[in-house]
Amino acid sequence: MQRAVRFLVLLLVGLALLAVVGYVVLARTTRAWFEHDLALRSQLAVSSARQSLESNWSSGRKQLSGALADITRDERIMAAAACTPQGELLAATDSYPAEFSCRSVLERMRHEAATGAETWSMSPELPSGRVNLSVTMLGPPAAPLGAVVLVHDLSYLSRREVATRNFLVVAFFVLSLAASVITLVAARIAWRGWTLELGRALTGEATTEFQPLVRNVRELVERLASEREQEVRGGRWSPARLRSILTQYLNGERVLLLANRAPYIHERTDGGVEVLHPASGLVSALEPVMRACSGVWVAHGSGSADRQTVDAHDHIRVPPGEESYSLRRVWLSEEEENGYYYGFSNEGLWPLCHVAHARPVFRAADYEIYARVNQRFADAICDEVDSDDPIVLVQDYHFALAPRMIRERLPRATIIAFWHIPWPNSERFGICPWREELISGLLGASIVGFHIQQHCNNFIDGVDAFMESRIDRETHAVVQGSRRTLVRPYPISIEWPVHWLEHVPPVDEARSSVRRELGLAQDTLLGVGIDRLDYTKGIEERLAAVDELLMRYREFRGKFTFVQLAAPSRTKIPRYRELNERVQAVASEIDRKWSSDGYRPIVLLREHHEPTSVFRYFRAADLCYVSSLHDGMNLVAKEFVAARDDEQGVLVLSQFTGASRDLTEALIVNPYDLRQASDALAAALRMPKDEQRERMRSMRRLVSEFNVYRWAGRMLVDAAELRRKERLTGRLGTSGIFGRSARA
Ligand code: ADQ
Repeated sequence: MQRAVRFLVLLLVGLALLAVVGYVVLARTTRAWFEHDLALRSQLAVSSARQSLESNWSSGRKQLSGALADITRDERIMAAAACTPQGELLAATDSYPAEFSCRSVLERMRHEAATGAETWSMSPELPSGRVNLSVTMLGPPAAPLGAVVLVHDLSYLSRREVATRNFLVVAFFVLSLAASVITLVAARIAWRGWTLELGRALTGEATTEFQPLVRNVRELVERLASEREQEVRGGRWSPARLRSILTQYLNGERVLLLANRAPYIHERTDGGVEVLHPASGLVSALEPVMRACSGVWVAHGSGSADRQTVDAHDHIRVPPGEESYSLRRVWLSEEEENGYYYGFSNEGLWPLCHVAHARPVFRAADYEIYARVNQRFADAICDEVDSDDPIVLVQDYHFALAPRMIRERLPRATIIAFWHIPWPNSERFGICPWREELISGLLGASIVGFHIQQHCNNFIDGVDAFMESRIDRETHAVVQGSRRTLVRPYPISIEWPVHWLEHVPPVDEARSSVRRELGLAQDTLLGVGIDRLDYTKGIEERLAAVDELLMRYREFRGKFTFVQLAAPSRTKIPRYRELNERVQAVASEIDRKWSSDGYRPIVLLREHHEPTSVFRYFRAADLCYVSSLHDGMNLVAKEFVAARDDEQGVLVLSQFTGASRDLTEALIVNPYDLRQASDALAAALRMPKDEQRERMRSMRRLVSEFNVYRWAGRMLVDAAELRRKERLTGRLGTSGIFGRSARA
């Protein structure tokens, strides 16, 4: 439209210039025509009266005046005069102007006669208006009788000029008006066509010819979105910043979170009811997000005292003492827990998604229970909503089917499904008998998130291989009918600063107290590993690397101890029980090989530790070794970095973790390569303090900026953008609130 206005202004200026130039050229041409016409008329008039004039020239004033009066019968000839060659007036008609004396006229005529001209004319201005004067010689040139002076009226010429000018001005306005109307109508038609096409493009129905433009529009929309992200990105992400995203972009909507594990588990103990914080990367990451956002966390109530601590609607306000959000517990029977959690989730999906050489077990009965339990949790989420377009965060492989189930009940919901573990390539994923159902379940979400791009690519390849859908590789989206699911990487992280650290002693104190408690000399070099006891974490390979270190680097024998905190996990599953035994056996074997006079190379603490205890170990250590065989992200690596506010300590990190993409200042190793891993452990123990500081400082800067608030914030900003687009294309309507009664 702006272009059309610009075009119109240029057109009008052009027309105006054309009119002015046209007027000047026309005026000059018509004047020249008229003057030529007058000269001819004069000659004709004098020629026809020549005989009578010449015969009466000397007969007296009266006769001569009569002949002159005959000439002025022509309507355009105002007056006439007869002059002697000496410049005396012989006779003149009554209206002859006094300004043109014979003397002045003949003086000029003499000058013209020298050029051989017989007639001569000029157009002087009189108070009464412009006139034309023409002089014609009579008699032979050698002895002229005199001259006849004719005065022509030019007022009609001025009148014609005014009329022409008026005509041109009117023509200019008419033409301008017509041009404006035509331009605006044309622009309007083009704009309408464009908007219709844009609408079709946004709803995914664009024609192929329109594709380049659609791409431009999409690029623009995306650029605006990323500019908006830039805008919100400025400064460090914090709980306050995350809250402002909710209020600014999502109208303060609260968040509904679905995760299997609850952040607070109440256990009955001899001393009464105790609150436990589970060893779970998902919980460590999401709990600070829920504190910041408020809302409801729906999870399995697995603690022995969970039922006695909830209200009549199975809710409890948490965190204890700092209540900021609700925890809704869902109860599962033992059969449900076995089929859904231990069976399909952890004997099927967990080994399927990790390259850790454990064979997945797929039982149809487990899958049926998995589907049923997903439905129960999806229903629990729908019970908690207070609008028909809530924001729901569905977490992890326990709930692959829930996004579609929620979508069926709440078509306008914004559902973000985040998959915390790797997504395998299609060949691997294809072995799952329910591969289509799982992918279809996830595609019920508005956004499917993974930690890294590679997992997104694997997922999209899986969709391509097993589903009927269109893949928009440019925007990383899967399109099914009119619905679009974005597939994006969101690398997860930890809170910054870590609130647990407020209750953890400083590094010096932690170093000495931990060594004291473990019965180690104060100058012992200490390595630490902290994990759930899971075969994907590479604990056996880690201990073997310590063995290799002591074997290849004598200097560390008797000096270096590795302490492994291993929280028992999924102990109902045989593979985990087996791992438990194997880790114990490997640790005992290394101890047997290298211990002497109270020196212990390995300290294995197979128990759950509360977060403050975990962070105390991080502070006490000289190095932390994360040796996962395959890990979506791995938060232990980031927690170690967060704990080291003294900027000391070295992180040795497996290249098969998502974290190795972020923490490039760590010593990155292949945990299967024991020689390389033991070299890295030795390098870490020998590393000068300055180098430790430099590496640690750089990693701390990264983790502090790329913290978990950023992770959640980026997803919410994308969700907000999606909601805005859906509202624009009419898929979400304008007001989503249907009242609190929905909750009852
Ligand atoms: P997890 O497999 O649970 O997470 P991780 O990310 O390392 O792995 O998180 C473990 C959490 O448990 C950490 O917060 C750690 O402090 C805690 N923890 C470990 N051992 C403990 C112990 N002995 N006692 C108490 N607490 C302990 C999954 C994926 C990861 C991904 C996260 C988050 O497998 O790849 O990083 O989700 O998305």
